[in-house]
Amino acid sequence: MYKTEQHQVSEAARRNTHLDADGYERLYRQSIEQPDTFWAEQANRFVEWMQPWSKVQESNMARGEAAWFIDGKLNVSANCIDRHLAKRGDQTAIIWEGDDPGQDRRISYRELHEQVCRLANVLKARGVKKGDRVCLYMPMIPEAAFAMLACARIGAVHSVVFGGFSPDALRDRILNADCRVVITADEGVRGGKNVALKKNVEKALNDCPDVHTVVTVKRTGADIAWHEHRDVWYHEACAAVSADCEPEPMDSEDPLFILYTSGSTGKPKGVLHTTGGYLLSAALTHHYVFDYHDGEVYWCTADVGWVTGHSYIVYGPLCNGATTLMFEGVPTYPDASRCWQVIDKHQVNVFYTAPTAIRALMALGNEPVKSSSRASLRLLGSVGEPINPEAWEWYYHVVGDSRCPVVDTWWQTETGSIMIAPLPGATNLKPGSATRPFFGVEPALFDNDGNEVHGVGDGNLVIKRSWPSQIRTVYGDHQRLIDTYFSTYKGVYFTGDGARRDEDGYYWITGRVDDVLNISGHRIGTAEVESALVLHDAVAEAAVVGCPHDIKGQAIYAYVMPMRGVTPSDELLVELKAYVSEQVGAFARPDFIQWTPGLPKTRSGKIMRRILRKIACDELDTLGDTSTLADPAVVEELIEHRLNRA
Ligand code: 6R9
Repeated sequence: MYKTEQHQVSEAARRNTHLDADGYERLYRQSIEQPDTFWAEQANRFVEWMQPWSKVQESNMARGEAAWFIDGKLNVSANCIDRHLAKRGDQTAIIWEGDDPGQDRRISYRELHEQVCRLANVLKARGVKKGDRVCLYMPMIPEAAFAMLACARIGAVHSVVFGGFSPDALRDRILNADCRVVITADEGVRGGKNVALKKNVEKALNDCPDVHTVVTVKRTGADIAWHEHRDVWYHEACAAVSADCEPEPMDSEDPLFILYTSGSTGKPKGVLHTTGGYLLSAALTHHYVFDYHDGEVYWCTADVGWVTGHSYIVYGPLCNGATTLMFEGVPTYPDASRCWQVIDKHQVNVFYTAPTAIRALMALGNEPVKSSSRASLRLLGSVGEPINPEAWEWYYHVVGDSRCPVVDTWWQTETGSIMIAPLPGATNLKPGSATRPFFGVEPALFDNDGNEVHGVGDGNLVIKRSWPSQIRTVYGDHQRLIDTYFSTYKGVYFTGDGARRDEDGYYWITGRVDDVLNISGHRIGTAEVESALVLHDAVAEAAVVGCPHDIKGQAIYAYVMPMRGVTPSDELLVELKAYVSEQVGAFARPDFIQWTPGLPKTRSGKIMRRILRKIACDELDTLGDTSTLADPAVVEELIEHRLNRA
């Protein structure tokens, strides 16, 4: 089922890369055999410290505890800005490409410094102190990066909430982290449409009495509600303060940010990352995995609302003094050639995107790609979900003209930085495989009985030793961290993903083994969609599973049991889908909703998700044993009315 044909490291790719195959082996071995020496060297090379650390690391994987560069002091914004000023003050730090192809902006490191200092002073003037949480609900504009760095500068902890989330989801996140300040924009602009961000903030804040300040960037000039004492315009406030702000010396283990992510149960978890280890891992991986060289233009298409935007639009590239491109729009607006036009326009060297985007563009044919030159491209990256070999080959041959290595990077919000990926020039590629572990990463496979799988085989993917950008806690609930990640297998971190290891020690990620769906690279827990559905008056019970989707990777399939007295109708279906969008966000809208008089349950009352998944995937011949069901007739009924048929 897996292609074993390898793409040898081409001569062109090998030339000038930071490492060759021997270099990777040597550094990887050192990172495992002499970790303290390895990490001390890297930490001194990639990060500037205000005070040296006394100990490289201390961890206890059974309790989910990790501390890196103990007693070290540093400031992330100083590392991403100030230390570059002498050498590259005039170099472009951020290229902003607007949704409208006629709009762009270049921000030099010197301007970045001024913008970040000003906003940091605004936050201070509004009473924000070290350790306080600040919520960012922003479109893809440079001010989003300024805001993250301004928080880091004064030691405030940012919690970025993706602009596609609903007011309710925003409210939950503001309350969970007890944010008192929100930074937003009047509207966002995506694909020619405006997104009412400030309006959503207004709705969310109805239930957040402790928020005393909302800073709003004027992006479109739309009419918005205004509260005299609470609301300030970004541009007015920044103009009124000093352009200098000393960076706060932070302990290596002080929190840098919280980012909410979906799990298999309950509400989203606030993944907490700290300062020193996170920054080092983001910078180190950006340097080696993208083989970044000084002066290159690097473009990651993620949204800053996801971890990929944190580590690979903002922190990793800026820590390395790179030029990072930030794109406000979508790959298909104004047409399907947009990404390639942007690559030519800004002479992009490294392009990092998600398989869902690659598949969507692939479906539109080669013509839009071939209308561009893409001669500046040197490297292609993939992240967010498994990339199917067909999409990989298209990316490599059509987009990259069979000349640019494809780095398939496996990692998670919780890991903070890339964990498994090829290094250009060092690793032979296999389409569909994330290949080998990054430095210091010790992956392993465990079977369902808790035994380690050695050599070639399948299993649940775990990480055996601490790494610098490891999740430190689930905000406000450390027990949940232990239960979710460190209890399935004793003493190791459980990723929630399944994987296969082949004869070359390459990893092939097969997808989540828990109840987390991956829709267009966005994580969403089945439990979240279910809770949204049952909140609706017409719904008695709901069960949600994933099924394969050509473009999105997975689609959402919901089985819904109506309340007694409710007559199922097409109008109600439309209403339910819209209801989920409102509750969670548009990306969580179910693709299929099947009415059912009941759900298949075991005699002890547990929903048989395995069977629901098979029916949703139209895999009826492998339905398995249904004899333990309380009412086997339900299954017949579900099969008869199933919606996703081949
Ligand atoms: C960075 C990011 C994490 C989940 C992860 C896995 C899936 C990410 C992948 C991949 C196969 C890859 N995933 N990268 N699966 N190959 N290269 O996406 O973080 O949003 O937390 O999602 O995404 O299932 O567990 P996050």
